[in-house]
Amino acid sequence: MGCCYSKDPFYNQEMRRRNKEIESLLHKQKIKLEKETKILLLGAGSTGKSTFFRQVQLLQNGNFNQETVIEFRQIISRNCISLMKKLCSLANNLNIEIKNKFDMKKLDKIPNNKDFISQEDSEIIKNLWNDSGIQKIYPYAKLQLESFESAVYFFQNIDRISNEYYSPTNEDIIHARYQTRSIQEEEFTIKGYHFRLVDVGGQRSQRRKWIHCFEGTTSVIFFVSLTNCFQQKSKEQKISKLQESLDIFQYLVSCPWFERTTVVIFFNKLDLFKELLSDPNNELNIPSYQGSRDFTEVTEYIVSLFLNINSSSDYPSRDIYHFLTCAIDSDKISSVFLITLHSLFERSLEDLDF
Ligand SMILES: Nc1nc2c(ncn2[C@@H]2O[C@H](COP(=O)(O)OP(=O)(O)OP(=O)(O)O)[C@@H](O)[C@H]2O)c(=O)[nH]1
Ligand SMILES: [Mg+2]
Repeated sequence: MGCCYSKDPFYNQEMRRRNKEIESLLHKQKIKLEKETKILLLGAGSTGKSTFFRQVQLLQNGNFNQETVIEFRQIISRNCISLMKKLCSLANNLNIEIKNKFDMKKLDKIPNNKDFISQEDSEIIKNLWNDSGIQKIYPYAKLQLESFESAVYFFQNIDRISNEYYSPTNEDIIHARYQTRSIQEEEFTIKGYHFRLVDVGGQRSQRRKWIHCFEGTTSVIFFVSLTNCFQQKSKEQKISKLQESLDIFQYLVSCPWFERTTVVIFFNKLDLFKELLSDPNNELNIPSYQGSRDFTEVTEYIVSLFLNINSSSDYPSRDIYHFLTCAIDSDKISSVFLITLHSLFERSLEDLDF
């Protein structure tokens, strides 16, 4: 203690007054932050925003509530049916023959909005999953079917899912695909940090709703799917998926609403990216990239594309962080999110001008 205080009583009094003032300011700012921290999840469709939102729900509560579990039983059943139908139609587009015509016809007759998978449905899906034609399209499906990983996961678990007493596990719910069409908002308190998380739909038709959530945003977590680095543009698309992400990012960082907003970029689907990169048949499709297939070189280049957009925007001095993430991995994504929260809150406190 002694070494901190001077022998001058006026100096000590002044120090104590200043300390009290700082503590009170910090306290006020903390309350303000806790009330107002709004984290907005943005990014193109199928980049992992809602998967992350569910992971945060899980991080706070340890489990999903009964209402969510019931809702996801229906979503997962529909996922199984629609994903197998998509695989069959992809085989058809690629002129790859599915041998099992019998089960294909039966699959066609199952309504897309069926709320449960019967034993009979399960047999149809299993038979098709093992069809040599469907197996041949795996490498294409990995690239072209946005939820291929979810399909693999669900088809491997189809016996459990088709049980009449099936109740989705946390892992099942994390793997489910449900395209967001409304704005989902929830308040959380994690490790003492209180914040509001807002999830929106990223498909083109959903993006015009975004502007309604911009006001009062303290931080944006922007999602990029690393798998987009391999996807070629289809006939109906004018630009590649990665370019689409870059364009959306460009719009956001130039948006006056976000002049003082901290931006965190999650380069997501790292697991799939690594798998695709390891197969030399998967061509990289990254604007102006001339480098090798070395993991670090490729990822650093992708990161630089986004950081450069921010640096040349009208607001280059905003705080910006980035992480390589895998939103289906609960442990890893929780650690990344805790680091993110720490950076967001502590940084805001540092901004206080004493
Ligand atoms: N393998 C893998 N799959 C992921 C990862 N993140 C998300 N997914 C899957 O990708 C699909 C799309 O994820 P969503 O979270 O629904 O994507 P979104 O950004 O909310 O999509 P929209 O609501 O359409 O904007 C789902 O099937 C997820 O299970 C990841 O890191 N790795
Ligand atoms: Mg979503």
